[in-house]
Amino acid sequence: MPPSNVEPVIIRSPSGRPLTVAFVGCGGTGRNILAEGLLPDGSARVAVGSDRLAMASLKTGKLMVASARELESNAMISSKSVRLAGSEFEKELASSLVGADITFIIAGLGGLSGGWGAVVGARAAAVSRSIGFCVASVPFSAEGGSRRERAATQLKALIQVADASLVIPNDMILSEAPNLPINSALRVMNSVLASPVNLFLRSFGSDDLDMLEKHLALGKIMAMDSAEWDRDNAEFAVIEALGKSRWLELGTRKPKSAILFIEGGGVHGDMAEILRLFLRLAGKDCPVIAANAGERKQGLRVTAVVGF
Ligand SMILES: Nc1nc2c(ncn2[C@@H]2O[C@H](COP(=O)(O)OP(=O)(O)OP(=O)(O)O)[C@@H](O)[C@H]2O)c(=O)[nH]1
Ligand SMILES: [Mg+2]
Repeated sequence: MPPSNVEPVIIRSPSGRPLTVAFVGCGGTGRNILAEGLLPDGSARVAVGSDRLAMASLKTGKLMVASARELESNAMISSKSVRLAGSEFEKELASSLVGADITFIIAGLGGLSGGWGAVVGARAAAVSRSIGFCVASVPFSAEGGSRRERAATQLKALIQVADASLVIPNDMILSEAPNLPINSALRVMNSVLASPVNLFLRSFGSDDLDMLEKHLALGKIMAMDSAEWDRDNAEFAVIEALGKSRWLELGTRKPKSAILFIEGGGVHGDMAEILRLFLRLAGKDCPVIAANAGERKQGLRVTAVVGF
């Protein structure tokens, strides 16, 4: 176990070569995100699901079809042996991921092939020895209890095998735009789910991987929110907003780790000051990485990915 009082780190630019990434898009959500061009080009892409017809419309990448039942039973194999493939399917999936520094597994939890496929994707990432980072949504409250219960069961299995699982509730979108029709809300969610991928790629390089892997191990269930401000005292305003976020709940629960992706930090805000203010929220012994995720035309934007 890494020490709990890791010094805060500021990363002003990525070290080493650019990260090599792979994507595993699971179920309907993962498939749509692969299809929408929200992810960077030039990386390995695999769609996992049971809907062969819908998957056939994908223009790039590998398609791996299995029934939801097969995916579920593969997902439920004991996680003790996770460095060994649990099935031929998992072995083949892992072989597509070999060479990736980090594999992003993307799914909407609560359905069948997506949520179970994500667990299999995370297992395959472990077999391929790449960092398995899962980005998963939780169904809208309105979708009902049984879907949300299944999402919770899938998440439990996921955290056994993924290096980290970033969980984003669909309700987040409706709380910001309550009248948005459901299809538009899902489309907005697609870009929210893809956003951490781009933040990681802009912020970290190959020489940052060891540190990143240790950092992710501190808090394997992660939550995310962002705040932006384009007037005076931007550092203070964004951190105050993150402190009030109902998705991070920093007022009532103590984080185990955090990554702050800072956009516009060069011109509109000071990274060291943002870090200092965030530590007042998170507790001064919380290990935090503050990373420069690029410039913006206007204002400061900070995305906090917080581990619990
Ligand atoms: N962001 C996003 N979320 C979606 C989309 N479609 C469904 N969802 C959400 O994700 C959950 C899982 O649905 P899918 O991603 O379709 O997963 P699946 O395993 O194919 O599920 P079923 O179609 O229900 O069998 C749903 O309960 C919705 O909350 C989508 O296109 N984009
Ligand atoms: Mg579906």
